Formats: sequence, C-alpha cells, structure tokens
Amino acid sequence: MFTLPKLPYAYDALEPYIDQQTMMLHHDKHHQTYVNNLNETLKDKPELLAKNIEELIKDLNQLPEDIKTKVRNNGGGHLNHSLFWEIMGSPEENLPVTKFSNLNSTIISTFGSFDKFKEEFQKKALSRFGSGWIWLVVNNGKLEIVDTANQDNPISMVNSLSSMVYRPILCLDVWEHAYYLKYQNRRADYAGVFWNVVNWQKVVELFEK
Ligand code: MN3
Repeated sequence: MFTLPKLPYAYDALEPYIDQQTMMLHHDKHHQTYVNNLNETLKDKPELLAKNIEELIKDLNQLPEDIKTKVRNNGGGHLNHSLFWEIMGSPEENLPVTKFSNLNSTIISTFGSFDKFKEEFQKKALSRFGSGWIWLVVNNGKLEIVDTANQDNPISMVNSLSSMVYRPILCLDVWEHAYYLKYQNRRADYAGVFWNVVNWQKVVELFEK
C-alpha cells in the first residue's frame, strides 16, 4: 500500500509565501486523495502495490489499459507531491543557491544567470494552460526546464528514439488548488514567491545523486 508521507515541516513553515490553510488542504486532502485512489485502483494487484512509486510511474506504458489512466493521474499525483514537499522549506532556514557551487555554476552555464533561469521557469509556469507542473530536470547531466499537464511526471516522458531520461530535482505545482486561497487567479505572484521557499540543500542532493 502507498502511504501519505509526513510533511517535513509544520503547515505554517512556508508562511507568508504559502499559507497554512493551503498547505493543510493540499497535503492532508489533495495528496491523501491521490494516495487513496491509487491504492483503490491497485487493490487487486499486489505485484504493482509492491513497487515503489517511481518504478510504477516510469513503467506506465507497461500497465494494463484498464488501470493506466488512473495510475497515471493518481500515482503521478502521489509522486509529484512527494517531491514538491521535499524541495520546499522554511524561508528562514533555506540557504541561497550560491551556497552550492556545483549546482549554482551549472545553472549559470545552462541558463546564463540565476535570474534568467528563474525567468524561464516563470515563463513556463505562466504559459502552462490549465493544471500541471513545472520542473527542473537533469537529462544526461544537463539541466532543462520542462512542463507537464495534469499529474504527469517527467520520468514517464521517455523518448524511445533517444536515451533521454528526465530526472526531476525541482518542481512547482501550478494547479489552482496550490495557490488559489491566497493568490486567487494570480499564478504569476505565486510562481514569483516560490523561490523564497525552495530548499536548495535538498535540490542539490537530488542533483548530485
Ligand atoms: Mn497539488
């Protein structure tokens, strides 16, 4: 059975950028629902319940047709939110990316500067139509910004013609439930303050894996 991971900080830890009520609903209700629906979908498939969530989502195309969409949406929801909680942290405790020279210099050499990286990420957040996610991924040692619809995760985006393998190290949920209580329709404001709550220490751990 899949289980809801505990939030690695208090519900109000991301204030004032992401409010306590949003975090409670987002983690305890939305994420829990993805977990419940995933377990329900796989209840007669112990061999799939025994997999870890990355394996399950990576091998989405090998799943039986009758459960594929449900696993894609709910398993994706579980995997995406599990990473999202991890890569955020209290703004008072987060260290700036410049403390991590390896990732910092890779961001600068890839995007030109940290500001240009944020600009490109922000642009993706605003151009994503409807619900979805924005990601910083490692692809064969290189950094890329990609976006996905709904609860799709970049690890499922494997191109059989290339050796492309996307490994997400940072993500932003741009579903309205992630920001509507505090920011209403102002997705740009939410995407702009996101940088205050990024736990670069965690992002670096994933980058260097
Ligand atoms: Mn969400």
